[in-house]
Amino acid sequence: MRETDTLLKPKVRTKVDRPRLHKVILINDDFTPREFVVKVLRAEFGTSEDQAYRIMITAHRKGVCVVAVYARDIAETKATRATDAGKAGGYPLLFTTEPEE
Ligand code: TYC
Repeated sequence: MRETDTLLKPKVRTKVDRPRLHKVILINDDFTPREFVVKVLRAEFGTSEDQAYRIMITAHRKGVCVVAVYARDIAETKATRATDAGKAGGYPLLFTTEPEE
């Protein structure tokens, strides 16, 4: 047996898993103005004024709110850009991502 041979028998898998979608999650804080959160949601996630307000107020009341779901790299890029928009305004606005079950 050669050094590169493996003792582990590979599992036979006929089906492949679809890559999981990732949630972008808005986190509440005590400093970012409500209107600013709404503006960032509209700019980065293309939501209507109404939908942006609902998302913002849900995060405000419950602590977090799912904004949308995307493929992983898109979710991460959008979360980073939205968080950076907060930073640029001097606010601690935070968006995170997590895989869907
Ligand atoms: N809690 C903020 C305020 O009262 C508003 C806010 C809402 C901030 C949602 C962040 O994710 C957030 N000004």
